[in-house]
Amino acid sequence: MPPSSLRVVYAFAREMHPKTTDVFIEYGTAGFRTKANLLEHVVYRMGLLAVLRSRCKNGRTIGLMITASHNLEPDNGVKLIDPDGEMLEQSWEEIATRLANVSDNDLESTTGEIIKQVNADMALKASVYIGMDTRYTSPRLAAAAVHGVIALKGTPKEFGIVTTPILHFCVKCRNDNTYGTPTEEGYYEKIVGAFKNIRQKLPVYGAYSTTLHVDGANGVGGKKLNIIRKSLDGELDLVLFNLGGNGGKLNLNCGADFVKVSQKPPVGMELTPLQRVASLDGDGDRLVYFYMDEDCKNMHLLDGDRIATLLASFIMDQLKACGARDLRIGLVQTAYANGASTRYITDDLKIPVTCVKTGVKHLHHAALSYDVGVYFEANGHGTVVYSDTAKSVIRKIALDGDAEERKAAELLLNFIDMTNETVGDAISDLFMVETVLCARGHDARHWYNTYKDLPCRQLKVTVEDRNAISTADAERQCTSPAGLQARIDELSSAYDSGRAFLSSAYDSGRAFVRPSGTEDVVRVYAEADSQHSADKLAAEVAQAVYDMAGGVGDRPTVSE
Ligand code: NG1
Ligand code: ZN
Repeated sequence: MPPSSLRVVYAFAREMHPKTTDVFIEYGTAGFRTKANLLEHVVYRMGLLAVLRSRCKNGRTIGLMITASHNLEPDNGVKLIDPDGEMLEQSWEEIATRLANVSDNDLESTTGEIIKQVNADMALKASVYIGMDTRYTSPRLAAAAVHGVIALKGTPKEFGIVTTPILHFCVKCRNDNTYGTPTEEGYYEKIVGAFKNIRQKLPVYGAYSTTLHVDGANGVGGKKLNIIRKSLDGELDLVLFNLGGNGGKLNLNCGADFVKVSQKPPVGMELTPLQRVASLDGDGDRLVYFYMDEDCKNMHLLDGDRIATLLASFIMDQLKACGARDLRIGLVQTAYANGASTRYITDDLKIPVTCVKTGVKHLHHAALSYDVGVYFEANGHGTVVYSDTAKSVIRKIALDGDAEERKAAELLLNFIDMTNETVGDAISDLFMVETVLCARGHDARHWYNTYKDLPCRQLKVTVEDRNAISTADAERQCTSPAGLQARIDELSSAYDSGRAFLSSAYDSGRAFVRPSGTEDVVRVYAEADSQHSADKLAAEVAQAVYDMAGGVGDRPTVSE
């Protein structure tokens, strides 16, 4: 494409998607995310960038998802998906930020400069898959993305309303047809098909019940489960709540993030004592479970750490049963993982744990270094990835092993098919959890009782510039502003950790702070031996952040 044809890039921008704000926006942990009315020009430009990315990847398909995940309805966002279904390569985040912030007048020349910088061959075809969540602002943004793709002569394909993981799956399938069929139906066939295959062979026994209540966060995940529900042939009885009707607002007092952070059950649900409940987030990539105790007063949360330990222990058992002892299984967490889960994984399950920075791309990357890598953020975002070696070893056992080994290997092969290996996926994760609980004859209480979580608390503090906070050691140490880490250490040492069983290094409470990549806040996390202490330590650390890192607005309080 000769440079003169880039003029259309400017013409489309000026006439249809002008930049109407000077507020600087950054490609963060999950792409761009802000108030929906500030995003149209950004999404148009991401349509342009997706075309360049596709050309740099030899015409392979790139994904573009419109969503603000667990944020409330007025927000929206956009993120790009790389050809293997993974998050956009980090080096392109800066390019995305540059393109999103340039003025309309400079857009044509900047686009030309980026084409040179990334060495995109403009003669190549380009393909972009576009999906969106259920927000009322999403269709308009999706149209802007389509215009961006067309402006650079790429081919857009719209998937309409899909969960984020469905789009990741389709992108992967389009570029690797051994993975599956790149359609929503192809996703159901593979993931739900594998679940049904396993469950038809598993007897329902013990304390496991096939009834599962689901909180759909009034978003897309619940709607997709409502489609799936009808094809489950009684293997799982889904009772769905918060599907977006009856005035229910997206993520408002419901959904995985609300349940995890507030440690309260969602509104809009019938709460039944001891009933297992799965709570999804707004775009269907996070999952947590919970149940209420006998008198429906206290909630017991089963978060991403619990899902990770459940899946890892089950997969490890199956690997042993099929004799694949040489395959290395490992678990990846972030600093938000409950200290008790890390202890359980390391000491009881004897599975190695890696701790990385927040953000799925970091977890995903670290998980790929194992033959079987289980990764989860405590908030319920995670999946399992299998190396090619692992898959071929298991396939071989399914053919050549003895009867018991073959049985375990076949179960594992279905388990792998049920997994959306591209990214954390609430629907795929839900089917995996249900499979493990059913195979073990367990109810939510058995699961909860495998270990005891340490009480914890998360808080947010608003500061003038959240990037004044920098961190090291997988975000567990704060390197600036000067003196803040020393203060956090001093505050933490006044509490007991409830983890004296680890070593004296873990005798105190634990707290850390980091700037959020998705909200304009500093996040504070604290853990101690009682809820009261965790709440108090979090509040004290939040206060230190407020005082030492330029707090603005209301002073931090314990209630979120
Ligand atoms: P930030 O806002 O950077 O903390 C949050 C989550 C991440 C990740 C992203 C993307 C927490 C503490 N943070 O990021 O883990 O899921 O959103 O959605 O849960
Ligand atoms: Zn999400």
